[in-house]
Order: sequence, then structure tokens, then C-alpha cells
Amino acid sequence: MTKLGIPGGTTINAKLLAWVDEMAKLCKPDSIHICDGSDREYDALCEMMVASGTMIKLNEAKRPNSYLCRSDPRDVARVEDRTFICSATKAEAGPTNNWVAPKEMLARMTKLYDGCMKGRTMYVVPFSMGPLGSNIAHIGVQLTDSAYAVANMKIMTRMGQKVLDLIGKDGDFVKCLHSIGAPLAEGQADVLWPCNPDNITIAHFPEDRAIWSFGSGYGGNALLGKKCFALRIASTMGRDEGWLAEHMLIVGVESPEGEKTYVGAAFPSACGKTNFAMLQPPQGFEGWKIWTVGDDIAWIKPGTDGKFYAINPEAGFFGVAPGTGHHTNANAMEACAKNSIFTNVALTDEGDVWWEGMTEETPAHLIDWKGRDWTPDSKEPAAHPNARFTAPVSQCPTTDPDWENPAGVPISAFIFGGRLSKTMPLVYQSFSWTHGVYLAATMGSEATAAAVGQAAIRRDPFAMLPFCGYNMADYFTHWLEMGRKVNNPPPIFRVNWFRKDANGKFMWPGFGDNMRVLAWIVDRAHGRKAAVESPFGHVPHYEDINWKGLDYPKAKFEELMSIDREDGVAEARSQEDLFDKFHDRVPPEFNNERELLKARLWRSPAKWGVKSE
Ligand code: O2Y
Ligand code: MN
Repeated sequence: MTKLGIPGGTTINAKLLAWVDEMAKLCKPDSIHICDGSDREYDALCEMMVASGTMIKLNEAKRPNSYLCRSDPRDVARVEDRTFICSATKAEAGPTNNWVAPKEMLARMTKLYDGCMKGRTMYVVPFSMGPLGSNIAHIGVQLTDSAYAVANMKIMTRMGQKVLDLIGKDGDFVKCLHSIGAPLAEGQADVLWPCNPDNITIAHFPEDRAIWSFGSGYGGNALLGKKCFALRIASTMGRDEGWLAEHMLIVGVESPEGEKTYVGAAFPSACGKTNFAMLQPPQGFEGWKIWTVGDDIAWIKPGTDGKFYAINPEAGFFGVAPGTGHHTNANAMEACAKNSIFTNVALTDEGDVWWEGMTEETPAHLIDWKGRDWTPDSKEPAAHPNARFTAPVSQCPTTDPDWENPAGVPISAFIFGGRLSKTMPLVYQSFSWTHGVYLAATMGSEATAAAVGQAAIRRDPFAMLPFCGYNMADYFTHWLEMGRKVNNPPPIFRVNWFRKDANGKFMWPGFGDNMRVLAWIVDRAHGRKAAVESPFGHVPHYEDINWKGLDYPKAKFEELMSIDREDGVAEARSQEDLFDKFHDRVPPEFNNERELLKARLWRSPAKWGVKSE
């Protein structure tokens, strides 16, 4: 029996028992608790954290069964400069990942882990990424000394005894070791958010399918099923086994006639990914419905019928709170209305949570994320900009009835977004699978180079730059090859909601109106609408977009879709900078695609415009 005072789960898995034993000898916890994933266990963990002050129970009438946590201000986000891919060679990790040789990292971290759990409990957290027993799902076990991580893993994954039963006596799993790195000496009082910010290290060992995370208790650093397993380790599993682990949302688009089309979409951060995953169709789309399968990660495998099938490996949302509100994303608000954990948001006088952008009116008084009194006159925001809600997917009103289908959902199109104020039209479709992979590899957002005040493009291929567990050039090749694993690979689209006019104003309303673009994409995926060939790809005729409920003049649309030849050529040249990093590992098809792009631009007028039928 551990401090929790409840028995916990049981396992006969020899590999798991031996690994727990080995890691316990290294980390030296006071006790070990095998998680059974029951509600009773969750309640006991939360009660324990409320008693220690780590969690605040929210007003039961306003936010049932929900809690607030405040992290150490030095531990508030993922730390990319402390994240490592420890593959056998540096070349396998590639130029976009931090690399340390596996032996060296193991030695370095073994010293950090030595005795790191003294005075604490080591929780053994068995979890399934994806519906239990699905052919697309995989199992992991996280060892952690953070009760906060355990409670979050209960929401974010399928966790507990049922997973131990599934792996039985010899089933395999990804080994995920996590410690906050803050041992407690006998009699030493604990702090509310123990961590070890000076030694944060998030290491991935792709060959061993293992993760070692030390020093942080926050989000992607501590909930190892998410970015560490479901993207970095899973991307290497996908490369080796012939599938895709992607930083993509999955939605189903249902027409009034009941036709359902699933798409996977990748966007860089701050591009409205969660809003798109829970999109509310605008006026003019009566009878249409958007169904959410996932908001962040997709695992995609080729099915026996020659189509791609996708699951959301997660069971919860770890959503950014600031900016999420009743007016911008009512579905996300409903998802976190109960049974949720909030981290680094503000506390209202009524015992509920609040953050910037939640309501139109700002409360007169709050306790901010650092635990200080806050009023609208305060200089700092009440919630940390990376404050989060952890909420069950099942609570979202748009959750797809098939979101837990072990067979996954069939993917009919891929969408890749960017955030670019110039050059890039609202939407275009690739000419081929190879061209589409090139479009995804060159996606990016504008980053203002403060020194010169000019916009520079920060490339984020496939929105996977911080999440690809191996050399990104090999990842591009893997995508090219995956197109040959299915009968007709789905069409690939690029979208850009962020183009601005000469006055610096956004040209596209965004939010629910993105449905108009999505409906055209769905039509194209079913081979229904004609399109115009532009230098970048196939673009829609004005008449083929449903404009009902939106006054969007044809001339404005033509401006939104126009391509300036010089800007286009500059874009093509700047794509070379990205690929130069990878030297001769870049797939040769990419050089061809770039030359073809340049040739199309040279043959186009100085300002290319879409012509209507
Ligand atoms: O800062 C963190 O630890 C969370 S990062 C995150 C969380 C949910 C979905 N996406 C992300 C991301 O960084 O892409
Ligand atoms: Mn993400």
C-alpha cells in the first residue's frame, strides 16, 4: 500500500516488472504504485494534491469535478533547446534536432536519476495511445514521481489495469521514464510544484523506443504519451513499420445529405488548429456538421482496402486556454465544463477559472496564475499565455461517433496550413502526391525579424519540426513512399487564412468561414468540382465556393487568389535555404518540383489571376 491508501493494479509482464525494478533501484522512490486507472484512484490522487496545496478544487456547482494547478513560473512550456533525439548517429537525427550520442546521454541522465525519487512515490502508468486493441494503437508505460502527470495521463490516454491485461505476460510497450527531479530529504517540506528547471532534459532513444524525461512537470515534457511518444518515437516506428505519426487534427465533414468525408490537417502553432478541429459551420451551411476525431495528433495506417485509416491516439485535449472563449470556440468551452484540470489559468472569486479571451467582460477581481490578486489594471495577464485545460475528448459536443472506432476513419484529403500575409493564396490543391508532399515540406509562418522589421518565413515542414524523431529529409522520403502504399493517395491542399491587403488588413474572415474552403476541398476530394491551374496548384473558381451568408465580392476573391510572379520566384528560391540544410538526403523529386514551380512562374503573367468560367 502506498501513500494513496488504495491497492492499485497488478501485472505479470516480466519485461515490465524487471524494468520497474531496475528503475526503482536507480531512482530510489519511497514506494511504488501501479495505476489501475480507476475513478477511485483518480479521486485519491486529486484529494492528495488538494491536501498538499498542489491542486485547488474548483466550485462544484460551476465546474464539477475540476481542479486548478499553478506551476513553478520556470516550468511553463515545452523546452525545445533541452529536447534531444539520441539516435545512433547525428546524421540519423538530422540537422533540425538536438543530438547527443545515446551512451553519453544515458550516462549523463543516469547521474541525474540517481536517487531522484527519494521521499516520493513512483507511479507505474500503463497507457494505450488509441482505442484499446486497435491495430493502429500502441502501448506505453510511464514511470513518474508526479501525481499531477498521472492525473493528466488518466484524461489524455486510456490508462490502467485494462492496459496491463492487454500486454499480459509478454506484450511489448514503449518505456517512458519521467521524474520531476526533486527528491525530498526526510522531514523536508515539499513545494507546490516541485521541479528542477536547471537540469531539464527530454531525451528520446528511437532505436530502443524509449523516452527519458527529467526536471519538468509541465505538459509535453511530463505527459510522455503526447509529443514524446505519439510524435517523436511514433514517427520512427512509422518509418520502420510503414505508417504515419502526424501533428494533425482529424475532422469529419458531414453534408446535409449525410455524406461524411474525413480529412487530416496540419497547422503551425497559433493558426487556429483547435478552432478548426471543432469548427462551427457558418450561415449558409445549414444542415452541415463538423465532427471532431482529434485536435492535435493523428496516427495513420494503410488499410487492406488501399485507403489510409486514422485514429486520434489521445483521449483528451491539452488545449491552450487563453483565446478560447464562448464566442470563438463554444465546443472547447463545453469540453472543459467539467471533469477537467486547469493549469496556470486565473481563479475567480466564485471558485471558477478565467483566462484572457474566455468572456467579453473581464472580472473585476481574480487570483492570477502566480497566486496574486489581479484586477483589470494589473500589468501582467491573469493567465499564463501557455495556460492549459486538460479535458476528455468525449465531452466535446462535436466529438465524432466513430472517434473510438478501432479501425480508424478513412482519410480522403490532407490539408497543410501556413500563416503568411503575402504571396500565398487562400487555398490550392497539389498537382500530384509528390507535389503535395513538397507543398507540406515547404509550409511555414511569418516571423518578424525584429532587427530589420521585415517578415521572414519560419519553415515548419508538416508542422513537425520540433516533433520528428529522425532526419526530416528521410521523413520527406517516407511520405513519398507512403503514397505508394495506398491505391489512390488522398489529394493534398495548402491553405492560408492570413493573407493581408495593401492596408495590412486580413483579407479572409477565418473561423467558421473556413468551412467554405473545407467544403470545396471535400468536393475536390470526391472529384466533383473543376479547378483552374495556377503556378502554385489547382485553385477554385469563384462560383464553386459556397458564399451563402457572406458578402465576399468576386474582385476581392481574385485579389485573395492572385500570385505575384516575383514574390513567387522569391518564395521558390527561399525554399532552397530549407533544403540546403539536409544536403544530399533531400529526395531528388524535391529539386524537380522546385524547378517545375519556377518554370510555371516564368511562364505566368507578372500578376497571375484566377479567371472565372
Ligand atoms: O507547452 C506544452 O507543453 C504543450 S505543447 C502542445 C500542447 C497541445 C497541443 N500541441 C502542443 C504543441 O506544442 O504543438
Ligand atoms: Mn500540437
